[in-house]
Amino acid sequence: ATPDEWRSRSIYQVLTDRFARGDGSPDAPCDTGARKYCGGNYRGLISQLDYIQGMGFDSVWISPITKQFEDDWNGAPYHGYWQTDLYALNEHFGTEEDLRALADELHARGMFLMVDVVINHNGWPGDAASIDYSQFNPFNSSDYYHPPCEINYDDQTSVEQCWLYTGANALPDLKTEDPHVSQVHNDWIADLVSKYSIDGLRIDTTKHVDKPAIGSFNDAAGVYAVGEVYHGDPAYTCPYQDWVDGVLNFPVYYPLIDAFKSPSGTMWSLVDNINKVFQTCNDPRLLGTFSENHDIPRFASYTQDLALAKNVLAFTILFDGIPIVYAGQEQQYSGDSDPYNREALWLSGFNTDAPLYKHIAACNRIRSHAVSNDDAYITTPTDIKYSDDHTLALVKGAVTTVLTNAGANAGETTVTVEATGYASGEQVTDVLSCESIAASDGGRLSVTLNQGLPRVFFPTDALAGSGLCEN
Ligand code: ABC
Ligand code: CA
Repeated sequence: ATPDEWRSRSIYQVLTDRFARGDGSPDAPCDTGARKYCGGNYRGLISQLDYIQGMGFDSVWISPITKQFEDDWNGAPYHGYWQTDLYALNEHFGTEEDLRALADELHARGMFLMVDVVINHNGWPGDAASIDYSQFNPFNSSDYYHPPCEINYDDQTSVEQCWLYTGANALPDLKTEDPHVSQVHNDWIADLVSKYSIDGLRIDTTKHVDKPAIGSFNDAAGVYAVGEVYHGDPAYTCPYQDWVDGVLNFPVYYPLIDAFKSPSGTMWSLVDNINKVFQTCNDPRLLGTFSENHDIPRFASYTQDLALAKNVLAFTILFDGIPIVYAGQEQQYSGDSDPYNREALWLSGFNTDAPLYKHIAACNRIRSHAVSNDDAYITTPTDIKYSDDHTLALVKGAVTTVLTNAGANAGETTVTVEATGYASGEQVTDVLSCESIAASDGGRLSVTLNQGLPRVFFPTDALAGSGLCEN
């Protein structure tokens, strides 16, 4: 699918090994600290697509699918980032038929498949000195790799050419700038996309690959790709959009978490980085907006406050860009850093009554409804209409989102949001509480916040067909 076809999508990120088991065994233990396979696979994922769709997601990002080494003395490649063979599948996740069946089942539901891919390195169960390059397919000689060195993050050449890890489980770094290596990758991805009907890609370690190789890889793939440029500075991250359709929005991620992880946070650096991203990125609406992933501490590891969690999710889904929610966020999983943030979803019992499950569903639903009501919605930039230390009001098309970091213990306060675009006297409904208010002169909205909950307004008369607050 093209970048334009992805704009209105909403992505659910799973680690294939940790989402659902094909045998449905609901009690199978999964010790995150052990860093081993826990048994999730494509068949399991297929069996739980109702759970994903029930939250309003129409796209699923899965782990890298390629074959990995089997030795697991220092942790197994259950995450899929330690590949050894581009042309074979990781059989722990299923067969070719299983993966095709997943793509077919997603497509039958109108959903997209996004696959994580790694072109920066291979994986090896030992240190750099112990690597037997003949074991890799197709890059089976040290000639295809940079010599091992530790990355100096202040030097971009070093970021691209040194190795992410040289110690136990070394990640031998490919010479992606070599035209032959790049051509092999490009042929591989064109074939893979067509063989498994892949709709989009997440390109791992994008900042560690030379930019021209990323650019030609994205072109060869012929589908939307989002690059993992793991860096919080828009001046570093945005220029990658000259080479790849989208990037993960790390510049907004960091201040978003700082703003909402406690009532003592403030909105200022969030507002600042939003403005910088808008000024610097070629197409901010193609970035991936997220508040959790498998590399960073889960939001609930900072605070168990449900109101704060709801604010962060409302921002993630209703801000510009393509929202990405990491499996387990809806169950308020609280693992902190890797590997503890990779809890098995089946241990939640796939609980569709969980408060954040329902909250995510409402946010995704109003976003889809706004898209179907207004062709321009998805490309309309978010307008920050109000901000103070603890409050942020965002207007995007007909949706007004008012967020607060006051937390669940907070009492009632009122904020005035000017020029929302609503007509004077127009009734709008907060789709999270189903309470309605009227806009006054100039589209002024007087918004009452209580118990730290976010509010998401939409014109009452236009809610028909949304499945929200209609009775
Ligand atoms: C395993 C263990 C870890 C252990 C490690 C040695 O081995 O689980 O506990 O520390 C895969 C697995 C991991 C595994 C690694 C290494 O491989 O999933 O479990 O760790 O074997 C991607 C994937 C990630 C994957 C890989 C490797 C890459 O999402 O899951 O890991 O294929 C860097 C890379 C980034 C990579 C990430 C893990 O490491 O750039 O591509 N993610 C700074 C650096 C970043 C760096 C980040 C984390 O630290 O700039 O480049 O990411 O180490 C902001 C700044 C940022 C800064 C952050 C911390 O602060 O703006 O630049 O990021 O303010
Ligand atoms: Ca590299």
